[in-house]
Amino acid sequence: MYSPGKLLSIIIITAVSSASLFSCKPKSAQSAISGDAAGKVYVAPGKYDEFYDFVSGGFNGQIGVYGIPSGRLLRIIPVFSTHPESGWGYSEETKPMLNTSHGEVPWDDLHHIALSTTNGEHDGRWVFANGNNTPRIARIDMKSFRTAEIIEIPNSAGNHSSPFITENTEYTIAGTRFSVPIQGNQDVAINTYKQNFKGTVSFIKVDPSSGRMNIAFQILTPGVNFDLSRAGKKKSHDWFFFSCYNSEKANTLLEVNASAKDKDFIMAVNWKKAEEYAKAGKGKMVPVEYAHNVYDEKTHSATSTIEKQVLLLDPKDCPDMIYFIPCPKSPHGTDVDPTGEYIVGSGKLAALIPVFSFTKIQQAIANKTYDGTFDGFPVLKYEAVLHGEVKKPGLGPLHTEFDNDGNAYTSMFVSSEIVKWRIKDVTVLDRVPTYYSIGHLSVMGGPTTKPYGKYMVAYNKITKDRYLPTGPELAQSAQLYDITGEKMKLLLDFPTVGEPHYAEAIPASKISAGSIKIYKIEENAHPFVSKGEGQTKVERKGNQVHVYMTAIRSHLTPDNIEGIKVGDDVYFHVTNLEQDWDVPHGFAIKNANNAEVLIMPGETQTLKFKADKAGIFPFYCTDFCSALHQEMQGYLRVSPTGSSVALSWGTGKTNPTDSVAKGATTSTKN
Ligand code: RUQ
Ligand code: CUA
Repeated sequence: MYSPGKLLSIIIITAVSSASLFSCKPKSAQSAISGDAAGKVYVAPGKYDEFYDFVSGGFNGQIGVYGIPSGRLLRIIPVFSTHPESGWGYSEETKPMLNTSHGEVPWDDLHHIALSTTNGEHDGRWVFANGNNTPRIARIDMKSFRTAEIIEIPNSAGNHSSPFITENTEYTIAGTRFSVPIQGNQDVAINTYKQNFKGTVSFIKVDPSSGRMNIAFQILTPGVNFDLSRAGKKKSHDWFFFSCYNSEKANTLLEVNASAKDKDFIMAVNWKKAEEYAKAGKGKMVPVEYAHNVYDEKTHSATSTIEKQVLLLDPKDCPDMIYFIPCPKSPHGTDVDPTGEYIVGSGKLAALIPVFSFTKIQQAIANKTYDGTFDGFPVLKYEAVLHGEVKKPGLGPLHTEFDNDGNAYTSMFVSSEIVKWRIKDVTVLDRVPTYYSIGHLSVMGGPTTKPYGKYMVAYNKITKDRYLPTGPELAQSAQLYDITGEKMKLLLDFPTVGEPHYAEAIPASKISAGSIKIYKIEENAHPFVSKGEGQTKVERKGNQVHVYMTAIRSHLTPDNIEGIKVGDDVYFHVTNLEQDWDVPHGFAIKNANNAEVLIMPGETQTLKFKADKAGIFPFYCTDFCSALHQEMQGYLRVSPTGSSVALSWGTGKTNPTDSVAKGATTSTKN
C-alpha cells in the first residue's frame, strides 16, 4: 500500500521541509488591497473593457470570455461540450462538431488556449484550444466567437501538451500526455510499458488564409508523459520545446514512481527539420481513424469526415531533429521569453527554476556537449545549456509568463504565490500571494513577442473562503493583479465558469471592430433555408417531415401544422429572418427530447422532434425578442399512425383542415 508518508518524504527531500504537496495557505490571507484598487477595475456603465480574456473552462469543455479589468463574463463559447444556452450539440447542424472516431463525445476537458499570432504578435483571428480526454484541437473564429473546426488527434492519449502555436501560426501542436502502444497490436500487458508504450507529438498545419487544420506529420517519441510546450520565437523560431515527466517510464503509482529521478527533460524539436524530413518522404503513412469536423458559415452546418491515415516520422530516420535537455524535476510548464533566447523549465517538485539559453543549446549541439543519451537521443549537458537558476523562488513552480521589460512571473502552486524575477540575472524581485494554489497565470500578451503587460491574472485551483459558500463546490477563483509598478498589487477577485487553466488576453481593439453582427440572409446556403415567409412549407418524405419555418418579430411561419403522425421524425428548420444585431429567436416544442435551438439573425438551425404520441404540441420562441415575444407561438397536431389528417400548415388563417379527422380525437393516445 502506498503511504502518504512516503510521498511526503519525497517532497521534503526535493523542496523545503515544512512544505506540503497540497499547498499551504499564505499567511496574510486577508491581503492588503491598495486603496485605489476599486477604481482600477471599475468599468463604468456603458464603457467597455480594455481586453478580451479567453479563459479555458477546464472540465466543462468550454471557453469563457471575460472583460479585463472588470472581470465581467461576456460569453461562453462551447467547444468540446454541448451547451444548452446556444443549442450547441443539440441542433442537427452542430451535432457533427462533437463527432469523433468513437462516435459523439459531448463533454471534454479543455485546458489550454492559444491565440493566433503573426510575427509573434496577436493577429485577432483564431483561438485554439485542446481537448484533453479524447485528443482533439479546436479552432474558434474570433469574428463569430464560435467553434469553426475540430480535429481529432490519432496515435495520442491525453492531449495535454497542446495546442501551442508557432510564431506565425504555421503549426499548432499536440503532445501525448499518456504514452500508449502506437500502431500494431495494442492489446498488450500494461507492465510491458517500457517495451511497448510510445509517445507522439503531432504538428497540425494551419492554412494561413482559411485557418483550416490538417495533421502534417506526427513524430514518434520515447514513452514519457508530455506535459506542456512552447514554440521558439525569433532566433529560436524553428524549434519547439516540450516538457516531459515520467522519464522513469513507470506505469503504476506515478505519484511516487515518476518522481524517482532527479531530472526529467525538456525535449527540443527542430520542427523545420522535421518539416523537411516529411517533405523528403522520410515518414510513413500509417492507418488511423480520426474525425475532422468543420462548421461552414454559409450553410450554417457542420460536417464530420473520418480520415484514415497520417504521416508518422520515426526519428531513427531523421537525425539531428530531437535533443533532450535535463530539467529538474517533473517539469510542468516550459515557457519561452519574448526574445526567444530563454527557455524556462518549471519543475513542479524542484526547489529552483532553471533558465536555459537558446544560444548555448545551439553551441552544445554544434560541439556535441552531451551527457549521454536517452532512448538513443543525445542529452545536452545541463551546465552547458544553462543560463542560470532562480534560487529559492518558492514551492511548486508551474508556469511562467513574461512582460516587455525583461521580467518573468512564475506561478507557485504549493506556496500559493506568484514570483516576479529578472531574466537577465535570475534574481527574485517580488512575490505576491494568491488565494489559493495557483495553476496557470496570464500576463496580458504574455506568450507573445511583445507583451502588453499592465495586468496579470492568477487562475487558482482552490477557492476556500473567497466567496459565499455554495455547497460543496465553490465558485472558481481568478485574481487580477496590477503589474505596472515594481510591486505586484492584487486588484480583484472574479469567479470563472468551469475550472480555469490557461487563458490569453488580447486588446479589445484587435477584435471588436471585426465582430460579426448578423449573417446575411441572401448568403444563407442552408439546404433547408426559407429566405422569406413565402418560401415556408412542410414536406413529407416517408416518415420524415421537414418544416421550413421562419421567425421574425413576432411570429413563426407556419404556426399551425397538422397532418403529422405518430412515428414521424419532424425536422423544424427555422430561419431567423432578422437582419438586425442581437436579435436571435429561439425555438422550443413541448416534449422535444432534444431541448431547444437558438437561431442568430440570418441563420438556419434545425430541431429534430420525434412524434411519439398523438396530441397537440405547442411551440414557441424562447428568446425575449419583442413586446409580443410571448405571442410568438404555434401548435403542432400529431395524429395516430394511419390517420387520414392531411398535411397542412399556415400562419394567420384558421385551421386549414376539418378539426377532427375520422377515427381520431384530440384525446387519442398512442
Ligand atoms: S496545466 S494548471 Cu493543463 Cu498547468 Cu492547467
Ligand atoms: Cu422571437 Cu421571442
